[in-house]
Amino acid sequence: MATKIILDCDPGHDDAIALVLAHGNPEIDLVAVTTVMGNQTLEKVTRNALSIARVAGITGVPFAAGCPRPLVREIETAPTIHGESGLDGPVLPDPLIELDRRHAVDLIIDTIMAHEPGEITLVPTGALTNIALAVRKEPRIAARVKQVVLMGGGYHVGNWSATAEFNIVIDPEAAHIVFNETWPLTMIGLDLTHQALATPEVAARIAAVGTAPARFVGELLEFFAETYKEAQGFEHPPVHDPCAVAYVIDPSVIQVRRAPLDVELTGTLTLGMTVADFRAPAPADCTTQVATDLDQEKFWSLVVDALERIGDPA
Ligand code: PIR
Ligand code: CA
Repeated sequence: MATKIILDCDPGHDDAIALVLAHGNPEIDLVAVTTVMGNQTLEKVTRNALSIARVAGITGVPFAAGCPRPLVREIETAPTIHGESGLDGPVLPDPLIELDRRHAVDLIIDTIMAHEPGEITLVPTGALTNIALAVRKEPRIAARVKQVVLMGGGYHVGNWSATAEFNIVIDPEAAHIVFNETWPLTMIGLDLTHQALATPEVAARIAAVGTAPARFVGELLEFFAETYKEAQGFEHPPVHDPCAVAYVIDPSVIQVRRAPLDVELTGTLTLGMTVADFRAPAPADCTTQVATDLDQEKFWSLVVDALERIGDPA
């Protein structure tokens, strides 16, 4: 049976590809999509999410907007990477579907509580603001979700500071709440996602699909490649967020290692750093793990396969 997921995202070029992968893969049942400020303002990333839904032909799935700013800190966006719209590059069609009337936090809670324990997997690919508020508002969700598989953090490098990754550092207090909950948590951090590089060979495989959604993804990757070269000196852009979805689809795509995790809240050089304790052996009660190695061939095949299955939506 397909795994039911809630995708909590801030589209965002790689969030868009995560949505495409979740929608196009038969092992995933996308039961809700929620948005959070991050790559751009809440208003922009929410519109982007609805626009992607049109391109990919996602219907019958509730989309809800969440938090417009972090719990404690001022909002910080990433226009140098994702552009002014948050999804610069392709033409973004006007949405066909309407937003759910609920706040994202309530849609997350309602969805988890309406399913059996262990049925819903949370896949956050942006700041953890909505997830933190949801578990504070309804603590019973902690024992009810199957697992949290998030893109964020890293144990080796940062991308928004020397030590911190963007999704964590823009709302470190929210991340602290989520990392210290009792639910099983997998951190798909930069150590892993920097292995998911969209090389020209990858772009060619996507172009060969030949559909409108594949062209859309191709244009996203083109823009992403430019800004990643300019702003971060990458030869090919790392496509972070779909890695989290890929792990849910097929855990053999990503190798993991169990380790206690926490989020730094008081460091001056290390604010928002995700600290993994690799001293062996991991304690028996440790419920967290980090992603270490990506099977790149399997990963990109999943993305291409999802686009092939989506085809050209009417
Ligand atoms: C990517 C992101 C933010 C900043 C940079 N430099 C690159 C977004 C992606 O959407 C991903 O979820 C995460 N945040 C990677 O840091
Ligand atoms: Ca993201």
